[in-house]
Amino acid sequence: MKTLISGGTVVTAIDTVPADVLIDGEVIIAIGAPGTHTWADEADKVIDATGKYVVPGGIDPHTHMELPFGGTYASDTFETGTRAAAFGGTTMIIDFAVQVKGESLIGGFDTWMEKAEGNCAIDYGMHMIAGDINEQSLADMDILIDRGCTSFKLFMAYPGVFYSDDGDILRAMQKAADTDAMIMMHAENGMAIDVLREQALARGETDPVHHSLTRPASTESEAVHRAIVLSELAGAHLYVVHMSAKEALEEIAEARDKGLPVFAETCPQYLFLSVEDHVSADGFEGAKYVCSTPIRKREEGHQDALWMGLATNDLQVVSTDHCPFCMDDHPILGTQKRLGEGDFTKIPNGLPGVEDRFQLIYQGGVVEGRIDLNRWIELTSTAAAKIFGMYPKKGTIAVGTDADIVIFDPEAEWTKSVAQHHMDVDYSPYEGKEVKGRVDTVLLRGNVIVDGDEYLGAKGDGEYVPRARVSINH
Ligand code: DUC
Ligand code: ZN
Ligand code: ZN
Repeated sequence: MKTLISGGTVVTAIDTVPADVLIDGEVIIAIGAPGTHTWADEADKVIDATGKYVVPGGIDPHTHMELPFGGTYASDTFETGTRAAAFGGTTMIIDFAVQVKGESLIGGFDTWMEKAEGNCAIDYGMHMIAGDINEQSLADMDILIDRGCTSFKLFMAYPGVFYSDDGDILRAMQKAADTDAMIMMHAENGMAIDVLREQALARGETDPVHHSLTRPASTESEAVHRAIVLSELAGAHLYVVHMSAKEALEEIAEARDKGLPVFAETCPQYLFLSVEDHVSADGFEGAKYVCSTPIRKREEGHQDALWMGLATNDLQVVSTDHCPFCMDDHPILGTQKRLGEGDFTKIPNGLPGVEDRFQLIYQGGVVEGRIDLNRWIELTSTAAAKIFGMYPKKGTIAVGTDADIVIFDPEAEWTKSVAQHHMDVDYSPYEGKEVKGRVDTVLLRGNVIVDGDEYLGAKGDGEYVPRARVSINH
């Protein structure tokens, strides 16, 4: 089956060129100047992309479908979450398998692979959350690397749950250095945060805003600094997830300027939401915006610093940390965010975003003049493919690569709302936001899975993508 996408402007991390794209089966077989070929004669299907951008499918390297958290589960399953991702122009996610204390790394990986297999609308990879570092876990890392899971996430936060101490972190980093794996870090000083939370509750400060206020920027920047020092000691690659504080970003910039193989991401919630406008909303509304790292104060300048970091490559990736919980009862999962009414420490942490990310970065970045078209694609697709070992199969439009393609209408104007999204969550953090630019058509390995408002794919279209060891230093 041959498909021709004609008349559009192909945008990659490097080029912006008017070009036609010919797909045979699952891969791109030719890219040519419009009017210089007769591909329409041989194509089974022609998609007219006149006036549109033809871009690589988005890659979101940080999602938590069905994650057990705080006595409930993230409300999107692999099925609902990946279908929503497709509507938002994302054709691959990397989710996180979880090893809980007392269980094996391999067991956790197998459990998550079973949850995902046959259920995903788009392609997927797995990182591994190592929640119990011991001799066996370190040995099991070799087995997972052979299965294409080449990145391991550690937590400096959540004592008693996912938390690793500095000794365990160093051991895991040494193993990663020996095996060319990537260490991903949730960098917050969880021990200090626990003290601040306890003290806030003792003062009767129970509202959602105190979630943000008890995780000050210094608890993030101190942890980022420590993670960098430990990774340098071990000689490991480090990728810091969901950066939200400008002081933490300064630590990343300094490390990169020294030439260390340190990478970092931020997420749309840190670029668009604030304590002033969202977390401190009346009543319990602020619970919608409770996540960790926290949403911070706009007046402190974090948002501007993060956008600047994205423009200057101090930050390389925009992911989502998609981890939705309903505000009210979910039909199957019951009460979610409201578990924390009267005690902010019991609010499940996380926000939806997997469907929003690709367009939001176009909006805040390209439409609002902070980055150019090519950087938009680099931040939302290409850089993740390179950092996490799946480039050029994923992350670009080139001959021989997977035909994961989004046709994007740069002129469409619309308003974001829970009524319009496909994620299984009963609110949108971006409710009422007016935006420009919309995903029109989505192809996954040559198959049209989204056409306007219509879903044409099927559960199980998505395949597991084994990933290579880390081979990028900057
Ligand atoms: N942060 C969140 O907000 N949710 C899930 C896990 C995490 O680290
Ligand atoms: Zn995290
Ligand atoms: Zn996360």
